[in-house]
Amino acid sequence: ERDERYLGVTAPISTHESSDREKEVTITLMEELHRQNTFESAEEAATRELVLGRVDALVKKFVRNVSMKRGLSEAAANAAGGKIFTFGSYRLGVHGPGSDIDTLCVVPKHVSREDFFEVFEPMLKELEGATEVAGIPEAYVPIITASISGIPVDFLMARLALSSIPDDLSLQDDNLLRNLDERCVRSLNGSRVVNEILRLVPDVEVFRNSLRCIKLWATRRAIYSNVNGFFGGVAWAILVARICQLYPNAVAGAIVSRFFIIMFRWTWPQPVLLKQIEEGPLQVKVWNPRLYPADRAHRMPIITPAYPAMCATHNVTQSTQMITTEEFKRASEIVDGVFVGTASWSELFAKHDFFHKYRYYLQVIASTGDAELQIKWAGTVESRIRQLVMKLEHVDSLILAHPFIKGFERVSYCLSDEEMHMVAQGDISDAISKRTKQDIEDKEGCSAVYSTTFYIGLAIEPKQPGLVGPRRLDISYPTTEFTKLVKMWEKYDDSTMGIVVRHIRSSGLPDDVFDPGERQPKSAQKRSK
Ligand code: 3AT
Ligand code: MN
Ligand code: MN
Repeated sequence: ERDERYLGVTAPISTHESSDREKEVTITLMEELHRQNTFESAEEAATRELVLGRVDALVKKFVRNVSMKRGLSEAAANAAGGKIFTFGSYRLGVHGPGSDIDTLCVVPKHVSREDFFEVFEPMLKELEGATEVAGIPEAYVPIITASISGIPVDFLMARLALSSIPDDLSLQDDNLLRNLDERCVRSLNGSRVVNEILRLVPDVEVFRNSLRCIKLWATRRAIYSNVNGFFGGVAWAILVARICQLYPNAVAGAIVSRFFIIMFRWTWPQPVLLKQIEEGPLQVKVWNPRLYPADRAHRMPIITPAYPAMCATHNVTQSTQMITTEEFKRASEIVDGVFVGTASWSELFAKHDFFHKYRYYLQVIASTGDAELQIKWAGTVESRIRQLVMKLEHVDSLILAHPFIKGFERVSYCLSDEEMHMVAQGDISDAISKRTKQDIEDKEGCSAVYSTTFYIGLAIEPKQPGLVGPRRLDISYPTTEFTKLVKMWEKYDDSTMGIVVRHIRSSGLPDDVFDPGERQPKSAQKRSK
């Protein structure tokens, strides 16, 4: 039974008001967050409001149209309602310029998922100012993406077992999930989780400012990516919310400081929870490490607060845990420096040094001859890289395998099969890289190759004293197993899709992984070896 005096699964650590110094560093933190351009302009904020109003009206019109088509009276069709909820960074209040608005369209039971794609999607295409409207009905969470007045908007839909959706409907009641299609339950989840997070923090403004800081830091340090085994947006939000619960009267600068120290010392796999895990009315799995071995394997469990409770950090591996922990340590030292006046907030947000950090890297190169196919193939390969990392973690003398959080895309214009083969292998000569689309136009036997290269940094144990010769690193087993695994994709086609894994020295990294001026000149590179 929860103590009503506080939010969370334990009492706060401290209920003190923040000190003057904590208030001072909060002011400089907010100045730095503005300088770093994490806030949108007042104009953009006003456009978002306008877009949301129009979208809400459109959803109501959609529900009315479908209701009439189903033979409802005009009065009943008007009463059928329909409502949009937002989730994601916009709902949390931590979105930046250019962020999308994640919306959930909630419709009554007589409006179907087919209607959403066959009626609502065309209505959206007709909407003034709407461009790039694209529906993906077959996705795990079916979605329509669009841009409205220049603002990207994602639309999910959930059909509730209700004959009308009133404007004051809340999604908090678990019983709303009864008898719903699984896709509707999944679509509702994001919104329900965000609502719970906001309900469970003592001061929403402090939470938002702290989360903005943590999101910027994690992005710059390249540890913000759920697919690659790091924490994603929901996990970072839950972590910050938990620290806010532990210090209910602290200002953002104090929360951020406690955040890094507490997370660095956290006794994983003890889970991070915002409230006790609840059972509910559905026959669905709730996170439970005592019951399920897969849940027991979670290394840094961060549990979502809406029923059914799930682990937001399922993808974390031994390597990504080590990397994230090391970043908590670095950050806590910088923030200590900020408090005593020997460091500035901007140092916290310094760019990662992934491409300077390791002597050896793996390149995972996915390639096709078609732009649209490339998106799917590269996405499939990326979603399996975690499996390669886990296999590498078992290799003798490898300390860790560090996946980078994004792939590097390239289009190469090739004059021959031989060149195409070279590109697929990652051998891109100067001649190929300089060639443009015009250079190969109307020439026979020429074609474009689309490639996406992912990187894994390899930390290798130092040579033991007394041992002669270099350490041998045998990664052939993990890489062979990995290529076999990605080729098991149901749409894999040997004749149109390429996958290559190869290891390179740091000196062999291509220029496109560096910002202009970031790379040391070749001569300096040699000296530092
Ligand atoms: P941005 O400010 O938009 O970059 P965000 O946290 O809002 O940050 P997203 O818009 O990508 O990030 O995602 C919002 C939520 O939507 C997070 C997750 O619950 C859900 N989501 C994101 N991508 C997918 C996906 N591919 N399938 C299902 N749900 C997704
Ligand atoms: Mn978003
Ligand atoms: Mn989105």
